[in-house]
Amino acid sequence: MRDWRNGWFRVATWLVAVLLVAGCGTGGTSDAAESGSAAGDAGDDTADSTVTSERCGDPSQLSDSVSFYNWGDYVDPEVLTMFEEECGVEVIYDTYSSNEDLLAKLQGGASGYDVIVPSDYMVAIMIQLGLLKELDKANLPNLEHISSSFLDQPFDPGNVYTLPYMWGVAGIGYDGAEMEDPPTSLAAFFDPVQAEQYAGKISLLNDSRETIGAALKYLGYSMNSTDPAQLEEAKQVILAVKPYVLTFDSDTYSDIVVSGETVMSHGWNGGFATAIAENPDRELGFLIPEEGLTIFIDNLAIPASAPNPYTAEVLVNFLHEPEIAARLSEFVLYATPNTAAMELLPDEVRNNSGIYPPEDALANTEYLEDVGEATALYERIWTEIKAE
Ligand code: N2P
Repeated sequence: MRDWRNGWFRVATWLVAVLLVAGCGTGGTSDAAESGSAAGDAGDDTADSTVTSERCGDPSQLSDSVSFYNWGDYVDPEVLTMFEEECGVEVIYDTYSSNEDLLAKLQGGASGYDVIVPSDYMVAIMIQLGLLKELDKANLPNLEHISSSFLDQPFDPGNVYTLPYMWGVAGIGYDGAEMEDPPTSLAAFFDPVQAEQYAGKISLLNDSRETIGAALKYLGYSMNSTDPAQLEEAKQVILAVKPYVLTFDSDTYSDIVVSGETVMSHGWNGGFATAIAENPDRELGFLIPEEGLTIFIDNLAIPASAPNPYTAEVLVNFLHEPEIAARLSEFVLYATPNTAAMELLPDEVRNNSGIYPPEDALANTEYLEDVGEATALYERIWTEIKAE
């Protein structure tokens, strides 16, 4: 289907050779669906009789449309078109850039969303705030395909509210042609002497927990620290290198390495895997720094306020059809928790250590957790960092 895939296979061998290099091109923002999705009623009118597949649940209960609010570059738009055509349900698709933006939307009273994709720690926060609807497992038979390693996590024991969508890691993406040596440590971002070498050519995630967390990790602290003194130190670390930071960005962090605007960017593995695959002639790389950084599980959930909860469950289940989940992983180049889907993946994807990092590479990684009352402190520090 997409041209970059062929390119990806051509460079598969090269990719394997590079330490933890995510091997795939990015490019084509997979958000074509954003503009492609038609607007429509989010009412609970039943869908018309275009249901052509058993994967659509009970046609009499389907709504005309379903609204899917997801991270950017995190779906294959063709999968949404397939759902629309198979089930006769229009998918209204929109994207966000951080868990905090998603939470703010829901807390601000946005009530049109049917399916959302919060990360681990944000699931815990949303459950506590009563923002999520309990799932009816009878509508989610594809749960059986999900690896037990990703179920029953501390943020949602028993998966009462969520099913895992994708998992991944944060790390450093870089252009090896522009650096004497590829970075290995978070010092590349946070030691002012090192960062100055690439002044104006560094980006950090526009994400309070990820970026303050990265500075905490650099200092040898937990990314879940709630200690005000440690958080203050982390703030000072970020402020000291802020003059060398081109931008805080969570949407185009890999594109700007490709374009040469940055030499080194903080971001998530799938974005860099895509960039690498789409630019096989470049010396692009990705690694998890030696100090470690985040590992995450992003999850499919249904807001308590969802107008079309039944159709939302049908869509969630559809996304975990093995063939569909495989297609999604192959397109976004993040790792699927669906074991049946993994079996369908080309070896080049499944064995790519940038997309499916091996256990030993994850040794120092940490899941972000709900930090409770310290959340307000993180947000205050983040605002101060951005403002200065
Ligand atoms: C995809 C964003 C990945 C989400 N562009 C990180 N939790």
